[in-house]
Amino acid sequence: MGHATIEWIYIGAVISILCWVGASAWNVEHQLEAAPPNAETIKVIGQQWFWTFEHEDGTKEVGELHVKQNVPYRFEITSQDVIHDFNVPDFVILMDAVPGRINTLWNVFDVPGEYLIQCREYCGLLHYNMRGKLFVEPASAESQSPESAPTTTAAPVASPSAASGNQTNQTSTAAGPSVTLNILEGASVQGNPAYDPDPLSVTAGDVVEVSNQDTVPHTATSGSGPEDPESGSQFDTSIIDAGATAQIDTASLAAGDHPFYCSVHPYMLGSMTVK
Ligand SMILES: [Cu+2]
Repeated sequence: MGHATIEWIYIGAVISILCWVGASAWNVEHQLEAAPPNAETIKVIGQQWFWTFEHEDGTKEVGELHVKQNVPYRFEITSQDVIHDFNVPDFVILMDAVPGRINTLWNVFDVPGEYLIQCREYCGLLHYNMRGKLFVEPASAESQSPESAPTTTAAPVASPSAASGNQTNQTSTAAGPSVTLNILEGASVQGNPAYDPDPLSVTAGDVVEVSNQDTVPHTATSGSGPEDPESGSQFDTSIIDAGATAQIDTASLAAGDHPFYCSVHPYMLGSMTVK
């Protein structure tokens, strides 16, 4: 290889680096400018240890965010407890989520795909678990299935109307769900008992009412933990706020043991035995 060839490789590398630095700088500047008037607003709420996203039409997503390609979005970022940092590394999005304050930035997602959302500010014990998924849906996908990405398993936040619809499945009692699963006060502290009873015995078809008696949000999500590839495929209450309830319909569950856990606090483990 002659000197000339090596020089050209060197020049090429320098030009690439300069372009990359330029692109990054452009991105930062672009976020500091005012959002275009047609931008859609998404509220981003950080909380130990998950992200909630609220769209303009009022729909909420927990732990994942669906947006459309080439649409400008304006993010209003805040926190419910300590300081978090909303970070989407692939789009150079990085903004503190501060309690009592709303920080804004805007962005256009130009490449469809699945991207990581994370917290970049140490926010306590399970900071590492404060992750989410960003789904950028292709602009042409509107004619196909609206609003839903094929890989999604997490359900939207349980609404009272959806929950009451399940009550037709009840078999044994006259009113309300037939089985109760309690999330105990103090469950968020590692080592404390989390779910009661454990194991929970149900007959397929029972509606389980999950009652969060703790002071922070929890879930009951099927699977052995976040690394379980089947996580959430059997059932998932999504986030249950402190003092709130959600329901699990067991009609389609196979007989046997079904482990479940809390997606906010993955050390909270429980088991459901279906007869
Ligand atoms: Cu929890």
